[in-house]
Amino acid sequence: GASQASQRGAFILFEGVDRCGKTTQSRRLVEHLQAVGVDAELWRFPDRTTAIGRMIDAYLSCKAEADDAAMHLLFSANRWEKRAALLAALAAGRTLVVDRYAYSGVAFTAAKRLPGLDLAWCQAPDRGLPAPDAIIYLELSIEDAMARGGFGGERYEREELQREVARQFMAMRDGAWHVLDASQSEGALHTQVRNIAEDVVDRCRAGPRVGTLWA
Ligand code: Z5A
Repeated sequence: GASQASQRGAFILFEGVDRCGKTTQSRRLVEHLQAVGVDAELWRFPDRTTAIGRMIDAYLSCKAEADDAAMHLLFSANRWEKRAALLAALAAGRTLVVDRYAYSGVAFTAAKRLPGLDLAWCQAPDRGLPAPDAIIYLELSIEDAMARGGFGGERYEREELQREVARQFMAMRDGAWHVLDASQSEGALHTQVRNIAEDVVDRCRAGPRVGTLWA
């Protein structure tokens, strides 16, 4: 009926530096939401399964070299190609828990500090994408992140770059972000995440319009 149609899902985004626990927390949150009867699904960006995603995967795993600006646009295109499905899922009442999105896109490219690729340039291609209803930023020092096991072999897993990525995230943060201390135990963090998520799922049931970046 009409009331069903207005019950849209929530778009809950996790962001943070490498190793901050996004994957762990986003999985646990989806399991929790499903257990309490919320239709919820885990998404992650980059989505390495599409044609564009396979190019991104080759780049991240250092199997291919590419121009930094061109790569930035591919990461953004990888979000645009999922836009219709994302909006359709929300409209159908499905809550999406998303591991990285446009904020990572901006932070990682801006962290390279290349001439011309400043913050405004980095933000431009993602302008107009669906905006998350809640941003959960898992804050972890690079020291703590590194203590969780050495970096792997992917392109951006370097200490200096990760430090600059953290600075770029900080520059984008505003009062609406939920900044959580990611050095806490997994369980304590999950409790905080769950409270934030349940609030936003409730709020979205009333059917507010999905926002757009960069609001
Ligand atoms: N990228 C980009 O450049 N442009 C873009 O537009 C987008 C992304 C979207 C994708 O990496 C790369 O692409 C990424 C950004 C760039 N590059 N980097 N770096 P990815 O998403 O495939 O990988 P990741 O996000 O870096 O994931 P990760 O390394 O798996 O980190 P995580 O998901 O945040 O953490 P985790 O796997 O949940 O936990 C890491 C470890 O810590 C693990 O051993 C856990 O057991 C442990 N852990 C988790 N929580 C805790 C707590 N609370 N205490 C102690 N230990 C914990």
